[in-house]
Amino acid sequence: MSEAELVAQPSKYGSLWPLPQKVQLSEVSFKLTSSSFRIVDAKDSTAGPSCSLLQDAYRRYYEYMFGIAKRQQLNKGRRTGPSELTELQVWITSPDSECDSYPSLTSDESCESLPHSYHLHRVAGIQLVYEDEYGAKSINSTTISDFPRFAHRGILLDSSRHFLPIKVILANLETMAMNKINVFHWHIVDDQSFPYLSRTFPQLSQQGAYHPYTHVYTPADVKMVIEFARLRGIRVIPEFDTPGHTQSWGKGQPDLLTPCYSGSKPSGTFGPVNPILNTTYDFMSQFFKEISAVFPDAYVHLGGDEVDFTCWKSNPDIQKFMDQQGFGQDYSKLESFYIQKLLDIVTTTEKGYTIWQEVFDNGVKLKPDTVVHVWIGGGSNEEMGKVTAAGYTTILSAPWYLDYISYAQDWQKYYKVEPLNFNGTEAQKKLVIGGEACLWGEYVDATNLTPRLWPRASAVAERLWSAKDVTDINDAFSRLSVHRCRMVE
Ligand code: CP6
Repeated sequence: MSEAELVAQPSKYGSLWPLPQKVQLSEVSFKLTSSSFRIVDAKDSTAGPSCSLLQDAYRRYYEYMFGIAKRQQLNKGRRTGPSELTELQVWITSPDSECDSYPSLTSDESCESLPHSYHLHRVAGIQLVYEDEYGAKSINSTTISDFPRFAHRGILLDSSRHFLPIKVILANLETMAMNKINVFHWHIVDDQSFPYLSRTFPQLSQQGAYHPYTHVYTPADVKMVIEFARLRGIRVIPEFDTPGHTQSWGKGQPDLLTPCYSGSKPSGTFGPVNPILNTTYDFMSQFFKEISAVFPDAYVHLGGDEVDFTCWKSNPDIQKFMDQQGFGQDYSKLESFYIQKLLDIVTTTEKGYTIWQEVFDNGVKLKPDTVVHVWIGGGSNEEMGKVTAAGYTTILSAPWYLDYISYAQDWQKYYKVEPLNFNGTEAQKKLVIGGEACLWGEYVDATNLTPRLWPRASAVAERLWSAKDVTDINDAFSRLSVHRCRMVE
């Protein structure tokens, strides 16, 4: 029980989470009152009142600080004390045009905060505010210089195994923002259900969702999620995991899946996407054309994991095709044949793509900017060495399966992971753009999602944001304890 014995000694960094790259705290404190305090655009800021992303953030942060109920008329006449802080000036230096754009892998997430002004850029500023026993708020003069260690810091939610209501997704985006998580990997459909309502193929969700109206994401829902995420600096990367994990697609698109055979007759069951029909590729072209327009991020996740060859092997038409192509009995060649055609299709939509590691393992020809998502192999990271040696960028999930539950403080296990702990050159390590915590949904729905994800995902968030040497588990425990309360609130 040694890990349960940790006692929260106050950290000198208060409750900052994830820990900024550089923090200088001072003893000088200022009072904050809801009637006087305002967040304003700095005089030389490139972003002004027309930047709704910023104005929306000001309102949100003000409400985090003082609560909605306490909002009052600005009290201009009231004299403020000498030690009262009345203004947070936000000085944006990037071009104003970025205000309306979507966050990307190359977005500048760095931020400086000077004494007398406080880091608003998402999180740390409000984390510095503290209350006395009467509820009066103060903040200490603090200098922060901050930037992320990794550009891709994600969470995978699975809305197929169990449908996740929009409000659950939005609530978790809010919590992601509190942890500077900047990618929502939306594992939106899978074998069990197809809740994405496609304009081009509405029958996919009509037949494949758990319920055709209540358990679907309409175009308006999807738009809302993307905009809610954008305002919080979060990218939305949808995953359409083919050719396996597609049972639910078969209900609305009859010829899409491979008919399995029992002896010489179709058994009535279906396997992976049928890779030998032209209609399959016509379907994929139309489908991904829609997806590329609906989801603004530069990347889509194309899955490609866990393809079971049993059904392909049973099907005489597939066997004939294998012979014609000279694939012999090597069904991974057929898988590669399919994936290569899919990648070519998605390339014409001008999107980049992420794929699960098997696609790389099977030797599929990939574009140089493909992101390979490593999910097998727990801590050893041997795969990271292989993928980066081949020159591909990569994201790590293998040690961060948050749907797995165990006893006591297992956040420490997630926290102690070092993503670059593999044999490789400096150039190889640069190819690791980050990682994702995965919350697969087989045993997770709206009722248990939040407690399973938080604060455990916060451990991953700090590992991916903060400096490599931020490894003091006692200090982390102290800060995380308070951070957890803040998230609960
Ligand atoms: N669903 C999909 C899953 C998993 C994967 N893909 C998975 C497999 C094994 C474990 C956890 C998750 N549930 N579509 C693999 C990426 Cl241990």
